[in-house]
Amino acid sequence: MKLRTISVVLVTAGALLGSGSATAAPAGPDISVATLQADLNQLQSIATANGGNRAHGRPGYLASVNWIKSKLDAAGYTTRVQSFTRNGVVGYNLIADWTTGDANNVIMLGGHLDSVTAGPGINDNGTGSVSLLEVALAVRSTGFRPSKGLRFAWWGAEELGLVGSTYYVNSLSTTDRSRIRAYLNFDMTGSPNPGYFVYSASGQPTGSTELQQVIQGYFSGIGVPTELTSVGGRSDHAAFARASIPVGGTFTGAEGIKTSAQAQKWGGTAGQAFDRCYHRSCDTTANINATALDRNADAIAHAVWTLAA
Ligand code: DPN
Ligand code: ZN
Repeated sequence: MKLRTISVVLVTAGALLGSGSATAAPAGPDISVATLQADLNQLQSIATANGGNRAHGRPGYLASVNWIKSKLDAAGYTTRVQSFTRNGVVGYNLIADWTTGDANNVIMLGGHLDSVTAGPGINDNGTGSVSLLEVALAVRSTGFRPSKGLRFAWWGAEELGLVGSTYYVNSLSTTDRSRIRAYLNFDMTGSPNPGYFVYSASGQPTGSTELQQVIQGYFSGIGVPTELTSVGGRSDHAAFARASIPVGGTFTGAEGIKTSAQAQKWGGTAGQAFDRCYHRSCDTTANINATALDRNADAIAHAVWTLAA
């Protein structure tokens, strides 16, 4: 009863704020979850056709790069494939710059495109990869004209120890590094038993708090509670943070176990991993929560439209 009273109050407040509210309304477009799912099907097909994975040094990885690159090229992005070598095999980062905006003030977003060898890597990290792709394509399709520069990255060999993103940051000149004003990372955004985690700015470079707040703002605007998480050195933002670039991101959980408090606020199953197929062969298109995938893609769009405007 008490909960019902509270929700009525919230709905009323939302109606009073109306669509013009700066705090409640998403700044960016709604990314279609059906399109994201079709993209994940494509990554699954690529894995299936290439021995079941999209791992560093395996043909499914380069096929993934080429597929994303062709979509970006068709939308007018300036793309670049950066090669590096790890374990005696060549790996690739895919970097895409939007054509307009201030090249001296760049908002950068990325996620890793490689899977582990055990499986197709659809939640880890097909989800972040296709969400970044569709946000990038929405920049073109909506006619958004960001005043800041906008750069998207798909990293290679994250699963071997953040290799591609570290190579990229280390290869930047001091000047090019200083042009990157923010880096947002998206790694596992559709976990089947999802949590809604936002990268904590605590202990991160100055400026990370704004990124944290922009992402929190999206979720509070749609009425979804979030928790802060310290991803630490577990994903590709780490090299950027070491270079004193503000970092942020979202995450829906990996091998960690959902508590009963978390199941109460987010739904799903307490006592089970956020992703029971983490780094396993069952990380397929069946291993996705569509609502989490959808919300996190819309959060990325909100962040781009807010930070690069
Ligand atoms: N870096 C992820 C992986 O590829 O194994 C797992 C992970 C992502 C862990 C984000 C924490 C946060
Ligand atoms: Zn990952």
